[in-house]
Amino acid sequence: MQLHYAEEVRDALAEGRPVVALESTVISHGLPFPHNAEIAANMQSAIRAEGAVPATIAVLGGKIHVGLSDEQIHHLATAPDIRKCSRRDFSIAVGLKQDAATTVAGTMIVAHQAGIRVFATGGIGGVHRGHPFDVSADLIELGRTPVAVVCAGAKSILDLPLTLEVLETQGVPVLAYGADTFPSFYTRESGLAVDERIDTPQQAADIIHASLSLGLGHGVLIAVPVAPEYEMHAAQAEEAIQQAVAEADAQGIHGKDVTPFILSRMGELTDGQARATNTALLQNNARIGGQIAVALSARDA
Ligand code: PSU
Ligand code: MN
Repeated sequence: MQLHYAEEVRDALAEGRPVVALESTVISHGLPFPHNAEIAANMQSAIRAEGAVPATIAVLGGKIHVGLSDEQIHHLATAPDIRKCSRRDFSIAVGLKQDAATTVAGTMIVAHQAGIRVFATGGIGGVHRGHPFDVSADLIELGRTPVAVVCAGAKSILDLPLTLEVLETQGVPVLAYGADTFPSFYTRESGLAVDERIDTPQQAADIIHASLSLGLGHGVLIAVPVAPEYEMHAAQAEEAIQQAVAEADAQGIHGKDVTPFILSRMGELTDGQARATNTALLQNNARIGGQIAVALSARDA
């Protein structure tokens, strides 16, 4: 896979300094402009503040980029025709020289090729409620690509018990960071068990290091609950989710359009509260991803 590196990212990787990958679907399909461009910049700053280098990943004109300029991020944040890129989409986007924003699955593939071991985002895809065969490519990628993904769990727009079952089948260790249960994105708890609770970046680094030395080839999922002051009321979140899911079904939205549709309806139905929660957890995950990447690099030294 031929990659085009931002200079800062290339230097950091060559010198063994910590790097954190960031996805671009959250910019193109996850949040409206200008929130998407702002949060992309804030996530990069949060990673730098921890002493790591951010590497946002996307396909531009068919070239796979690791580390983007502000102009490139602005383009992804505003252009109407960006392809959403998971594993199956790379050949099309590269072959036809398209612009494409990488999902969790797509970002993991590129991060691994680049030698980046830690990736921070908001939520992973999962198994859709009422559609047990709509299984996000993110879950399969976590089973086959050795990158640690720091997220706030999965949105309860998904079927969380089934999502965790698929992760188990795929052989993915699921860790809750500073919590006892799997977080459900808008709220801190789902009541669902994880494989282990961890409380420090060092513990995360120890597990990532072990998984890489064991060579089992799978990723690691590190789920960080949103800070209590930004958590949504569970009943408010649930009501909006049920309405958004019902509308998606009624309008015949399917495939890769389901998640962007529901995300945007959640913002509208909750008067922006869902967006405020989303913004807070994205920045927090970038910060913790930075800390984990620093701990992992220190372990190499
Ligand atoms: N969940 C979010 N925000 C997002 C996504 C998921 O809270 O932006 C995006 C991520 O890029 C994720 C993708 O990888 O949606 C999953 O899409 P699908 O369900 O089509 O696999
Ligand atoms: Mn899907």
